[in-house]
Amino acid sequence: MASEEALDAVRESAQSINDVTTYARVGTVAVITLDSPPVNALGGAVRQGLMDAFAKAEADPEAHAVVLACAGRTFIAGADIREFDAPDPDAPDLLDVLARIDACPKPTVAAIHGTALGGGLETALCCHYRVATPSAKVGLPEVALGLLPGAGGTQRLPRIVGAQTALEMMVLGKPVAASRAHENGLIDAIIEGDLLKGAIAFAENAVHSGAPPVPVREWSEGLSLPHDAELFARFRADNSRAFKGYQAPENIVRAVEAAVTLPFEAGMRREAELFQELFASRQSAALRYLFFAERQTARVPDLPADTPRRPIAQVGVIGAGTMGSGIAMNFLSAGIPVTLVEQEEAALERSVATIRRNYEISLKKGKLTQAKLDACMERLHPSLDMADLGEADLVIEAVFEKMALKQEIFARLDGIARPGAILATNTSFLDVNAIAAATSRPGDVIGLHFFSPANVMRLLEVVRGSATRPDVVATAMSLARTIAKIPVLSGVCDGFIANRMMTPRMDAAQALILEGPLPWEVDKAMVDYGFAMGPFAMLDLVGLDVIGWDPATSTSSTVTQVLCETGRWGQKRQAGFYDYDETRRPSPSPVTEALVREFQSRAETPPRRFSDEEIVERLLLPVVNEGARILEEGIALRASDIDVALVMGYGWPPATGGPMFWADTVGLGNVIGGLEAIGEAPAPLLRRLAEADATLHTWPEAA
Ligand code: 3H9
Repeated sequence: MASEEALDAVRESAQSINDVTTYARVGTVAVITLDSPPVNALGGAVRQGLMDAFAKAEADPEAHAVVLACAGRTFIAGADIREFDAPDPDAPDLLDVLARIDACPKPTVAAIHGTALGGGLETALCCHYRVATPSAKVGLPEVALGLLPGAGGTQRLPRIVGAQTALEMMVLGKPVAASRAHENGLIDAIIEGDLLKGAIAFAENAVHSGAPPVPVREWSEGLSLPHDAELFARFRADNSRAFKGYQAPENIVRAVEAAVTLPFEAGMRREAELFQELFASRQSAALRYLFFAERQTARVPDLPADTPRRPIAQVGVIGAGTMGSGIAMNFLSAGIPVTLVEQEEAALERSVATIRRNYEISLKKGKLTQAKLDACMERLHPSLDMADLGEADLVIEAVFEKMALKQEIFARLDGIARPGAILATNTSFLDVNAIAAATSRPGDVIGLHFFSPANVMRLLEVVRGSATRPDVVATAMSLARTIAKIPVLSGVCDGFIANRMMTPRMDAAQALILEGPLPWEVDKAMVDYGFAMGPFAMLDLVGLDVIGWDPATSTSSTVTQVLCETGRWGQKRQAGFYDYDETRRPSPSPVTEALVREFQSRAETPPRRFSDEEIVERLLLPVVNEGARILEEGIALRASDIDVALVMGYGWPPATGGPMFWADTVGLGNVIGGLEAIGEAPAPLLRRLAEADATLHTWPEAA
């Protein structure tokens, strides 16, 4: 058993293998430690370090076993995704490194803390044993990057846990807790207390037991678990949602089929083919792009990292409607007390009941414990008096979208909130500067635009007014992370980034049906592109009467106006663009079709057929054009922020990377040509970038 002193010796006397790898020996156990912040990803230096350190351990006559551990916050979190598009030509290939570890004749133990993910878990699977802290998680999440575990994971994991569990872990991509992994044999021991000490003791025991260690590649336990010929077909059918529109899940299933039916080496070859196919796909490129894009949004060039943050220990929310209730839940769940203010007692009670009901649903689904539910509800302080907001560090207003009402509330709040409190509006399109002007402290006012349902959607648009102070912006960006949101910084304009971007898509859809396609043909093309719902089904869901229709001024001059005038307001009337049955299942409406055909017959050009690609392009081009204007006006910091906003806020299909990613992949010259062909003037930024042979993603560095 390693003593504390011996462990200290490991930490102090370790020899350096390279910048990120050390080698030490504690008695008869070699300890290889990786230290490559932030997450010990398997970049070139780590791969080289592993190769050399395992060679050293093998050659060390005093070392009878090897422990692989990591410094910092986590075990290896995977292959280095940054290197995918620029591999280090001087470092050994990951598969060669893992083959070396796999072939080590001495017992090897991976000591896991934090998260062993992707290539990280695949490295651990090349060790004979895996031990972990109770809080560790392990998983193969490559599917989220449009990939499969390509370093032997698809072949080794099923050999331990069986095909069914391996499929679940890889296709759904969710990391599992150490306790669960211990139950299914993936983790050999949970180490309470010092992980390294426990791992060394485990390695010593393995040596003393005298049993020769068996590499996972030779295991048959998992493969002998009952699985029938139907397993794979059943898995595909049961998880059809995970498969829809994505290539990686199908390739993962095929790789596991190979694990079950082929010898190990042949299975590895099959895995490599299936991995390469995905790696070369546009889908994986898009998902990898989004991985970094999501992490990029919090970086604001003119806010130095040391910009002070204001402490947020108490939050106030004004308005207990659906939005206000959802907003409050974010803070309650993050452990921050909320005072929720509403004028009407009945509305306040309804909101408290809704919040409790939402938590109870999570409880039933096993996502929340009763204790956590009780703690969340205890943090909620309903109130009928705005004066109760005097102690709040942040107050978020979430009332109706009426400027006069918001200004009145902010003027009152100005007299109530303590000095230094952040005053936020959840407006989705009103002028944040005009709202700020109603107070004596516009520097403390900011927009925090949540998306509905506010407790679920991950986007938070942080709207910076012209007077908003830097520390207020920095606090809001950090706070987003506390409440598990992705912040996207927006300047002030009508609709900010996400809503403003979606308007041209809707307008383009309505214009397109005058040229030939019927609403359901447009919807089908967009659903096939990856959207959960097409624009016309979406309009029916929202209600045609609430998107700017006014019976007093309606002149039967658009299809939507006529539908509204004839009472076809959408799902709620069981009639809109579509007809709906009692279960709200849509079917194409002959009434709408006749109406659309009539409008088409009045158009200058005769209607024609459009391919799905043409329909998609017609709806995307104006969106990209708007995005370019948003960049040019300085509303968004970067093109990738726009993509993140649409993917997170509007369900834009992640596998497409978002409209700006799409534009760069088809080429800005083609985008300009497409816009001109439909009579839309391309934004000057598009021309400038195209002339410089640059892309939207190089803005603002380029052009
Ligand atoms: C793979 O392994 C393929 C193999 O099967 C086969 C190959 C042949 N690479 O998320 P965070 C950076 S595919 C490079 O904010 P957290 C990240 O960009 C990989 N960089 O922290 C960020 O940088 P910055 C399979 C990475 O605590 C910083 O680390 N693995 C990688 O919220 C902190 O990240 C995965 O898919 C990486 N692999 O979460 C795991 N991972 O500070 C992906 C992170 O400059 N990673 N970075 O913005 C994660 O899920 C989370 O990062 C993790 C930490 C849970 C680890």
